[in-house]
Amino acid sequence: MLRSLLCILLVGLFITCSFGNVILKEDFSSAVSDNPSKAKVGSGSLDFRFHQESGNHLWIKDNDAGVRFNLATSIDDENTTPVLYISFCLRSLNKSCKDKFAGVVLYDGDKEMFGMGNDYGSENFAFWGPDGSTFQIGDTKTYVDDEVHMIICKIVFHNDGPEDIEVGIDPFGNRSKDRQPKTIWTSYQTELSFDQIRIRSGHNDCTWEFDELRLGTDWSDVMPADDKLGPDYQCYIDSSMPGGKSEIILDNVARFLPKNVSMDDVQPSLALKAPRQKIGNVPGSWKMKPVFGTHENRKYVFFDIPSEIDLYGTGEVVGGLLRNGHKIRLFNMDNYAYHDERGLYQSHPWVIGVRLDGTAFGVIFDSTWISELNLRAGILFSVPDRAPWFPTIVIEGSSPQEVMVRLGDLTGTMPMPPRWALGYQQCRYSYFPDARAREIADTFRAKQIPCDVIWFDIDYMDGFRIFTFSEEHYPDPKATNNYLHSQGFKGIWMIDPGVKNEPGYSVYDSGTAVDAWVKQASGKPFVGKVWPGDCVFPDFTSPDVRKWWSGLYKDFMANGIDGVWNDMNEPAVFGGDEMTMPMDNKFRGGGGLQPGTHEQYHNVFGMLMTKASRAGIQAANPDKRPFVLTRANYLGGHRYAATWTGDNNATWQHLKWAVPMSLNLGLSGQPFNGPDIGGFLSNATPDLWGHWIAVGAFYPFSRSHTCAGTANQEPWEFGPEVESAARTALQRRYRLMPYLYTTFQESHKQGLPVMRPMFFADPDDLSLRMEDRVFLVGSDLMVIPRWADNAACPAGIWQAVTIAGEDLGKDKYQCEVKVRGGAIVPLGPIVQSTAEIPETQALTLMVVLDENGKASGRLYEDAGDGYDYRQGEYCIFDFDAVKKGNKVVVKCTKQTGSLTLDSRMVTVTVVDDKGTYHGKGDIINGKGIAIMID
Ligand code: MIG
Repeated sequence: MLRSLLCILLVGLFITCSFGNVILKEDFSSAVSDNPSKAKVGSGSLDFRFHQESGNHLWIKDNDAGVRFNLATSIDDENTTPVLYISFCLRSLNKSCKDKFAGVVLYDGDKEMFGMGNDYGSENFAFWGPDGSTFQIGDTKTYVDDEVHMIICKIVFHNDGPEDIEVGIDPFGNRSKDRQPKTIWTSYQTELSFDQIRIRSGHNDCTWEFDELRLGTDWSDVMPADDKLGPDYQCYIDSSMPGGKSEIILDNVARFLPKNVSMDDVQPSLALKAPRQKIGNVPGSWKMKPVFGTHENRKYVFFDIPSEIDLYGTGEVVGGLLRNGHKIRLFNMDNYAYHDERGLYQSHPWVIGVRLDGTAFGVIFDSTWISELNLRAGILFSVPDRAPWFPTIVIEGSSPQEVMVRLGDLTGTMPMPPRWALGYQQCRYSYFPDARAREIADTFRAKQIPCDVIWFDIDYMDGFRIFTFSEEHYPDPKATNNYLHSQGFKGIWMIDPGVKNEPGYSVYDSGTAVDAWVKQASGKPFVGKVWPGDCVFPDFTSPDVRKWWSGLYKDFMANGIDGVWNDMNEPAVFGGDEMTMPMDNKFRGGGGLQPGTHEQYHNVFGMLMTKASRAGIQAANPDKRPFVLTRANYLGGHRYAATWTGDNNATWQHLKWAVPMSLNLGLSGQPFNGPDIGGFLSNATPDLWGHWIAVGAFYPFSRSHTCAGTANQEPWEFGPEVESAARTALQRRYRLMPYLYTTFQESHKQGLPVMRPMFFADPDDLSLRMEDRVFLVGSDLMVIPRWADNAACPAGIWQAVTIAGEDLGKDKYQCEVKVRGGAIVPLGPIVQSTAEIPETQALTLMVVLDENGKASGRLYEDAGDGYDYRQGEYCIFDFDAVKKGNKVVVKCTKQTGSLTLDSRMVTVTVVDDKGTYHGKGDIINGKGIAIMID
């Protein structure tokens, strides 16, 4: 049977016409003149480079006939099996413009043979053929404004029988190991032949952007050019400064600088906890060596790494877990309702790479400047030329875990949080007046839904003046906090950086007295608008200003405030360029930091603010562990604050993004993080909220929050089914509190994330590397959201368990939870708040044996707040379980710390495929607890 096609000729275009080359190339603009009707070319043309922010694309609107290109020649070859690859980028330029169609369609004469693009029925990506068959890729809504999707397709033309077609979306965000498209549809039942390709769009006046259309006969033909070492990269290398300087600063950690730069020339590190000295020479066998260069007014550091290395981290990012192929702008931005790769609220110039064999490395680019991290071909980091050179620090590890521990050695680890901060937290913008906050608290208790914290957003303030209280809404904040405390709640109150520019207002006056404000280039204090109207902004680079700021918390905290929420600290400035202050604003530095511009200090503004906030809160209540939540942050900022992921949206897309976003923040050294459960903007449907609280109960930071003007979002607002699901989900969290607290302590000690990607379970199992719906809490608990179909799971025993009596058959929201074979997970009782947890709480040890009939686990306990643990007042219990015949014996093998006990009654639950077996006894005294199993 003969197949026509392939070597494809485009009218007026540059052509290569031999099998095996890129066929479609270069300029589209001439082709468009054939169809002047409604097609419009953007500035430039389709240029076949990976999607660019502006220009070089094709805009098309309501042109159902399409922009046509002839495929001029054909190949008939019975001896080969021709393969055609097609790739292109597509995005909608309209907001929520539904009922529309856009795609690339292959024709034979006037007969539509095969197409791919946006399907107006489902609004999903679809692939369709002449026999009427269609295939949709679910949950790829293309009407989302500005979201770019790359689509690839591989067609294998068999000489006999139906064609094989493999299609995939976003191969970089979601690629299979060999970077081939995922096979999601095969065996197309028709013989295919084409002589024309059309780019079409129709219906509802929507404008679409097409970019980088490529056809080829090899996968590499349709790869974005940037993915290969293209001319640009060559250029950086050509102008590089060879040699460079290198030194070992810690075991398996090397620091690199360009040749003519010394450590005396670079700025002090804000990422590192303490300066590091040289301790040795970098061995010749060192794998990751950077190349330094300059090119078009930028300084570059480049690592030429094989594309099979999986990259993660890079801070707070939108999209999939795997970061290969992404370009991240490191610029803290109030990116309201984020949906693209412009900066988010935090910057972490850090990437972690995992090799095929599971060994790993991490790279810190130790510059605070606004910068860019480009992972489209290797690792390329750049700053503007006016920024000075900075150290590049490389960590080598035998596993990703080891790299994270080393990162913690360098940047410090998260301070031990108060236990109550691990509880569930309820927020909205804003609860007022005070009676409403009490009502929320009362309802949690009346409905027996566990909760630890009620949050107070900006409306508690007097005219949005920070450190003040509205007479009308909160005449007696101390009474409000006292009431919360009496019910087992804590209160967290917001403080923004903008200080109302108003003589007579105490914070303005005391700040002016110490000359606290960020200056314009002219030297006058910069004034910008935020909630209170005109504001001035503290210059947190100055130790004197930080000291003044810290001092403001003393009286504030005396109102019985338990924790503080620092928002808007990118800093966000209404009406400013990119929502912030001018780049030439001046910061004075001090304490080793040089004076500098906003461009230098923008990304650390939030971190330095929370450093000062934390110090003030600590000084106000020296015997308590501070809790600060921040929106903006920078690598190392976990030393001062936990973090949430800003203004997300109540959509499925944001629910799903939240998992890889939290995972990558954890992999960037920020273990204590989570998104707004339910989504901040717009109204969550009951179904969305039900799914969100079910998975949200397992986030390290678990808080529901919603914007002003949206519908209420407390667990009881969505009807009885969701209310009951929320109760169950949170009961699960509270039962897991001993395990969670132990995991946080491990993170505090070692720098490991709390929420971990699946590949941590088996770093050399390549099938786990892209899994970003299912995740681990600690090393022993796997959480499988109900919407995660066909999740990639590690080999070995992972036993499904019941935590709080949940029945997944009746409750459609609860995540499936599995325990690793070989683990003993400590559980507590269901409580309504961590305030109810007594010093020695009732314990259940959940045991899942491994293949050898063994298991072990650990429990960390201390007072839950304060610093006595630093004097040894804690207890670490090590448990193990051994099966002999039908008997499992569980013992405490070791107690460490000064809170050791002589006896402790516990319940033991052994779970396996066949059943659940219980026992009870004293885990410390005697010979251990024996349980008979089937
Ligand atoms: O411009 O304080 O991300 O959580 O509720 C909005 C009001 C200011 C943004 C935060 C959000 C908070 C809101 N804030």
